[in-house]
Amino acid sequence: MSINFGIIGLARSGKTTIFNALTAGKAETTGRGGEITAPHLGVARVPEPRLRVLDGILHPHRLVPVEARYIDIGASVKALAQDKGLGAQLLNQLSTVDTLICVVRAFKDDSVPHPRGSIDVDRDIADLNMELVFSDLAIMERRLERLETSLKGAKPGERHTLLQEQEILKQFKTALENDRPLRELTIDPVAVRYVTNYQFLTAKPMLIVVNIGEDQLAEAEALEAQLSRRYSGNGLRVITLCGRLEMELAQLEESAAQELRASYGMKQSGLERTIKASYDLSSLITFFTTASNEVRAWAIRHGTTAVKAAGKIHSDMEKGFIRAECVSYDDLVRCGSLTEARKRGLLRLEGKEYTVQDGDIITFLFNV
Ligand SMILES: Nc1nc2c(ncn2[C@@H]2O[C@H](COP(=O)(O)OP(=O)(O)O)[C@@H](O)[C@H]2O)c(=O)[nH]1
Ligand SMILES: [Mg+2]
Repeated sequence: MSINFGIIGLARSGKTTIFNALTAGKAETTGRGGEITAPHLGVARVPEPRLRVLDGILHPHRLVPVEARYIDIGASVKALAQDKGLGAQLLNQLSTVDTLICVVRAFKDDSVPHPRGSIDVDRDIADLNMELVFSDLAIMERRLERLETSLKGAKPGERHTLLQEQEILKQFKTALENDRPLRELTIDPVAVRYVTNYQFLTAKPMLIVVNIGEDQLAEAEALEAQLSRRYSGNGLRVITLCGRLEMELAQLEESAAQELRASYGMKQSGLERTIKASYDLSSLITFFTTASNEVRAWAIRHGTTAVKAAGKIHSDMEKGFIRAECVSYDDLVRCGSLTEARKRGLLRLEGKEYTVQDGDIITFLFNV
């Protein structure tokens, strides 16, 4: 399975640099400044150290991590929203991602001009928010216009749902007009459908990545703590990342990268830190399956039931769900094998409503 990320930010904030850091990519980082061109696409494996341990216990032919897919949209969201051609297509593509990564520049470098002439993290975050709001409002207004037309010709039976949608979209519109992203609203279950249908950008979880310079590494943690007080909450997190250094590290052999990272006092890679933050942001947990000689990692939301987790793998598994055979990661590691876990009664049979726990190793039994 894959988790999809869209990288956005102002011109020359370091979007492509961070894209390269996360995907070990080599895309050109010229930061030319916002014309609408083809985006960069890249993939990374979601780091999951438990897969290695499971390899030693279950000896599969293959380990399959979750994939993180990244799209680096070069142009501003506002430019995309105003464009009818490629811009509109890119905006569509962006609207399908699971999480937005907003790159905000904090590094100082006179040879790289900032589009607004100065470094100001809070101003840039506000600017990006405005762009997302702008784009969502445009979608909202078009939909509301079409609703008006549909209502004129609607049969009595259709009026109710159309009016309901109109009412909900008008509420959303009011929030956006007050610069409030939709992710901040408490949205009732009836309205959730419309958020999902239209894939509003301000409704998506957002990770702000503040791109710092090497000279700011010493203060990175303090800066992150300080920013977190202002930018955290429902679907919002902030981390600091030294984009250019991370990009260089991503090109090295793992052992050399680790050594260098340690010399800077950094414990985790940029990829590990952004993935961890995005898992927190969307309350994601990991479960594992073992079938066809593969051990696979899957990401699901905390609180997902066994039957819904099965549906992540295949809709047939959800429809024909019978039982989940389940062992916790810690129990399996303690037992050293599935046979031993079974002998000790630690291989549980769980029903549809079982809440999957982080680290569960699950075999789904189902009818087709
Ligand atoms: N000094 C410094 N320059 C950086 C850093 N991150 C990015 N840059 C430079 O800023 C310019 C724009 O970066 P790029 O990733 O292309 O920005 P984008 O327009 O947002 O994709 C490039 O010349 C990068 O080398 C950094 O941490 N420090
Ligand atoms: Mg770029």
